[in-house]
Amino acid sequence: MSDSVWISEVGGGYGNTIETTKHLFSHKSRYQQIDIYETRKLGKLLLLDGIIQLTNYDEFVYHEMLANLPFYAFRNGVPRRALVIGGGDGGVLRELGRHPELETIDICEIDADVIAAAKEYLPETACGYQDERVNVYVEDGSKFIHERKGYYDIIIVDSTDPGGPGEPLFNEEFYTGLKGALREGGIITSQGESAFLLPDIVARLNRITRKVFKYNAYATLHVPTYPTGVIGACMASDHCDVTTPAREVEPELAEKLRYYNSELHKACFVQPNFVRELFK
Ligand code: SPD
Repeated sequence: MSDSVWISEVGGGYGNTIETTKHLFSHKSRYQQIDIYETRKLGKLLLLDGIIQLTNYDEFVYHEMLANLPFYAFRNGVPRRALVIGGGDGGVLRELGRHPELETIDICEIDADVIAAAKEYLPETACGYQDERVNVYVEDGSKFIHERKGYYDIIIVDSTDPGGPGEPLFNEEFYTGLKGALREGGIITSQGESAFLLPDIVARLNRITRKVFKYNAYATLHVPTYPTGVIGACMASDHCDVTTPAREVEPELAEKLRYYNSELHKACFVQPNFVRELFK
């Protein structure tokens, strides 16, 4: 007899279902419902308010790309100061931590309970917190950025979907604040949703970043764990086109990365016609 339970993220007339074998953690925090499962094939699964955030199976795609697209697109020397907004599981921190050039890696996560749960149940991503350059701020990212004017080289917004605590991270005011928190040459990258699943949000993010910044671009990443199997990374800068890397990946690091490479950095911004239409 099977002891498996199929867990679904459903929405927009569509769903993604993953076979789980054990419910490891369930907790209602001040902000959201946090669930962690052991799955049959994909390692551990993290959901926030029923929305799939990651599985061990393919989280490397999302985390490597969110960290490395801005890191290698940066042209004003090398990035020294990075900020992650959201991303309490630690996966983006882990990838940023691979870069010795970074002097400061700040994270601003609104929900301390996500950080605690990740540290207990998701050591594969939460290992990112072990880096001594990491400073943790349990605050609202949309307010935090106003305290750090002209400070960061790269800012990565690893948000949940709009609707929950991530809602303030999807409006023009927030992106104007992000721009203010960048120093010369700065680049932002944010979780950009799927153009198949949430075309209106993708179009909105593109509209906002095009209005607020001089350069903007949308990358597609392949993450089978997410409904529709893809998710976007929305990038913007006032200083440079972000679609080509300024530097090659260092050979030692290139051996460790499983998704990001310089060719993919250029290719992931090429969009099919229906996405180009969304951006008109
Ligand atoms: N629609 C799902 C978006 C999830 C993005 N956040 C992922 C968190 C991984 N660090």
